[in-house]
Amino acid sequence: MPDDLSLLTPNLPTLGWTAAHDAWAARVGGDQMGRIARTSRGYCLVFTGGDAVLAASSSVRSDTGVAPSTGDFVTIVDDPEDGPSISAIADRTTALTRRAPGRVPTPQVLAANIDDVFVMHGLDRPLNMRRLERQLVIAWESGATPLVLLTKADEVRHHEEAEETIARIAPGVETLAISTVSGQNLDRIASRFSGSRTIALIGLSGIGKSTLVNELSDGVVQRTGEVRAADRRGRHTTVTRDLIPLPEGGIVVDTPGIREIGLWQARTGLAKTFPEIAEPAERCRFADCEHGSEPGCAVQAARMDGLVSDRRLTHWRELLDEIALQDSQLEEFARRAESRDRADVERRRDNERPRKPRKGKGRGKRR
Ligand SMILES: Nc1nc2c(ncn2[C@@H]2O[C@H](COP(=O)(O)OP(=O)(O)OP(=O)(O)O)[C@@H](O)[C@H]2O)c(=O)[nH]1
Ligand SMILES: [Mg+2]
Ligand SMILES: [Zn+2]
Repeated sequence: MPDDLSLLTPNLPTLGWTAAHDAWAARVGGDQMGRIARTSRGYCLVFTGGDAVLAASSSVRSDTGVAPSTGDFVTIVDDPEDGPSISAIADRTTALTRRAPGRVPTPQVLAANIDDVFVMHGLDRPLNMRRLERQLVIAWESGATPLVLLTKADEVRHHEEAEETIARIAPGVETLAISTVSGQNLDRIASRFSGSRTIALIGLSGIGKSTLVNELSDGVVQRTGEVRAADRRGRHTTVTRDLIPLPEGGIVVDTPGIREIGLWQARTGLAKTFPEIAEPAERCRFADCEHGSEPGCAVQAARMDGLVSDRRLTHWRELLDEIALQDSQLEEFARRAESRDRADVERRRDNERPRKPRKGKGRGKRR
């Protein structure tokens, strides 16, 4: 395997390009087509079947208004002066989306058209359930299927406890302990990849995402970095989101480690991550029940029956508040944009009307 993505030349069907994409590309037009392998600073590396193309991803030049992401199926136009740029993005089947860092609420798609999300945690550090729950919300919300991978199983003697904890908080989500050192369960991971099945890896820096990619691809494709001995923190080795076709079939998306991943409008993902709370919440007497001391609260009833833990209920509330706050921020921004537009129209109308002639001031100074 070449050590740089731009040297790979996977063919289009291997990348998941179908007859439906052909029909779409014929409809939208363009000089080339393909799947985005990497996005970085306004450019996308696109696998086209032949040589990979570096295309500008300016949303001004594309007619989509959507920022292209790793995993997108796209068309490219070649401009004789400006070079290639992304001209259209096919509708996504799934999208792993977070809230982009910053004050203004905007979504950022980490990976598009993925089938599974491997939510990865290192067994070399304590299991952080809040982080895991947050990642599961985002993974479920994407429309893909999450699976939890506990990495570095060779570093601990017992991982059953972590597995039991996850089974409790993530019912129905498959969990596997793996090790790239001992090879534990790598065959089971490899068997999930086939054809053009696309799987995204997410998790903290230093937990072994890129090491797993290298293991699956039979060679070094991704740079890896040692964790700091003192606190097990990773060094943020991977800095772009990379789509890597595997030699035995299947495609993996490696991502940079993210410490605190922000939710983006994730009510569906929240309900899927907290089914024991979301289901009774539908049955509360009042539609706007806050699940406190209201009469007829099915969530509190479930809690009394020992089906809902206080910790989970608190975290569910926090995540729900985060989503609700975002909703109101979005409304506020929309309102402000609307009044700005209205002011613009008024100013323009005003500018079109003639001004009365100026008099006095300055005229006498003319030479
Ligand atoms: N003991 C052990 N170490 C591992 C295993 N997998 C990865 N490592 C080590 O963990 C360190 C970090 O691995 P990376 O693959 O760079 O981690 P990453 O998740 O890609 O990190 P970022 O790119 O920074 O997000 C490296 O020193 C790896 O050798 C494993 O199964 N067992
Ligand atoms: Mg990495
Ligand atoms: Zn209630």
